[in-house]
Amino acid sequence: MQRRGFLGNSLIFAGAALSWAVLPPMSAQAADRDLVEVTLDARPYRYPAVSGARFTGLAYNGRVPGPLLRVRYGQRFRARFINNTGGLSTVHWHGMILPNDMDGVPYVTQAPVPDGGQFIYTFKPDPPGFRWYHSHVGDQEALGLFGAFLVEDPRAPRADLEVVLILHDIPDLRSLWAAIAGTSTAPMDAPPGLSSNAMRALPAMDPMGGMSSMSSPMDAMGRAMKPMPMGDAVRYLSHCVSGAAYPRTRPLIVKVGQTVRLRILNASPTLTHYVRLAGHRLRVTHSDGNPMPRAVTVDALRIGVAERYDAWFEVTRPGAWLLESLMADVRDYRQSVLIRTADAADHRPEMPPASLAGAQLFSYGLAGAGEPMPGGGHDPFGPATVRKTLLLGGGKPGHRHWTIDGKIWPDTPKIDVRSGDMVQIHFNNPTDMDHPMHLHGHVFELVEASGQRLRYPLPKDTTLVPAGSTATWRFLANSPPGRWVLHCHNVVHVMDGMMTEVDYVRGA
Ligand SMILES: [Cu+2]
Repeated sequence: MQRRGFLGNSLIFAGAALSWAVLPPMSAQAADRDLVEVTLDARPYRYPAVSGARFTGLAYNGRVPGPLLRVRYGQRFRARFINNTGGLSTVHWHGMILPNDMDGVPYVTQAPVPDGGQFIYTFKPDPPGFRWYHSHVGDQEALGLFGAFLVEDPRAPRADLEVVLILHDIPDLRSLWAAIAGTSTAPMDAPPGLSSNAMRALPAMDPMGGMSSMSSPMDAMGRAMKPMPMGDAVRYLSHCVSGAAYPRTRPLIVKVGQTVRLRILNASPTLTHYVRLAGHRLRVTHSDGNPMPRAVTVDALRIGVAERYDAWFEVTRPGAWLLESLMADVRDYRQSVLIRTADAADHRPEMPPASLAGAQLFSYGLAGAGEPMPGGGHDPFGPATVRKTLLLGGGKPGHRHWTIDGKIWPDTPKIDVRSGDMVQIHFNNPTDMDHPMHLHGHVFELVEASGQRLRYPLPKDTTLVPAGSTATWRFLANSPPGRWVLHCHNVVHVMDGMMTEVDYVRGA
């Protein structure tokens, strides 16, 4: 007889007051089931006061983020999706390799679910690691339709304390829609104190709309001054960690001697986040849930939209420390969590430096031991049967198009592959914004970043392609056949056309 069971209260973490989730070891009962079943009911939702914003958006099961889904690797998963959003909707299982018709892309892998309708998603979650789920329709993800999904490998080492943190930002909707229309005047958000090298990612626009070769100016405090207003920047009402804005985020209580693993997801509609924990360095072991060839220890994490990192630290002394996402406005500390020992309730928390100047920042080049590309004109990455260069473009002020090879979805050029192909995709981004590019249904290797060959390629499903820079992916085409979309995960950019497909075609 087949054992099956719904996720009980021990597996779904309820309530806005829980601003993050600590994961107890999976119970033997939960781990022993063949099938994990959930219901996801999407409907309008008024955000609670702890979010720091007055905002009506959408939620799965009456909470933002949606329920934390958790399975043991090898279990089957079945979700009954009920759409009460008032419009069309679907659920995408980000980072999962699954049958194409379960991938949740409207008009590509399924007909969108009508309002009042239902859809059953069923698959065997793969590969193990930190995945997530979200709506793939319009701006619904930015309104709150997202949540974390952990596929746990029982053989993988556990920390003493396992914590899921979801960084997300509540948009000013008029500003979001203006950005999609290409008419926003909101300022771009830049992190404070990045080196001029990193700041090349944020060049200023000249008034004629062309690229300026100047790096961004710094003010007297060494903070980057805000670049010229962009056509598609979004203004935010609040910056949250798992539903709450500091100081309403619940403190994480740790013990001296504990090893803590933070699984951090950036579910922001558009913002790259820079995360730093006062008094500690972070040991990064997984990129987008996948084990990296080697761990790296850094002062601060850079997390692009839709990326995930597993970051570990040890508690070596009593105290209280803030984990923060650093904002351009250094007074804006709302995206923070207090981490402290039980006896430090009265301590004034140690703050991380308000600037990233001098910090060792996680970058692909650092994690992958980037080195200069070999000369001589031969390809340094080995043979490939499919090679494609994608030119990222668009974003001119007053226009509403973000393009691939000069075209917008659905007219973008598609990448045809056959099962067994070794595929190499090179991105060239001469635009003035970073693009967090995401491929569905695959884990690829990032083999080149910003002109550096990575000696240790990073296994990922999403990578930032920085402004004025490049990235190269390689993967073996061995996913289930179908149409796998490849798009920018910035909600404004994907809604303005920056999407294409990797299509499995038959025959020789
Ligand atoms: Cu983009």
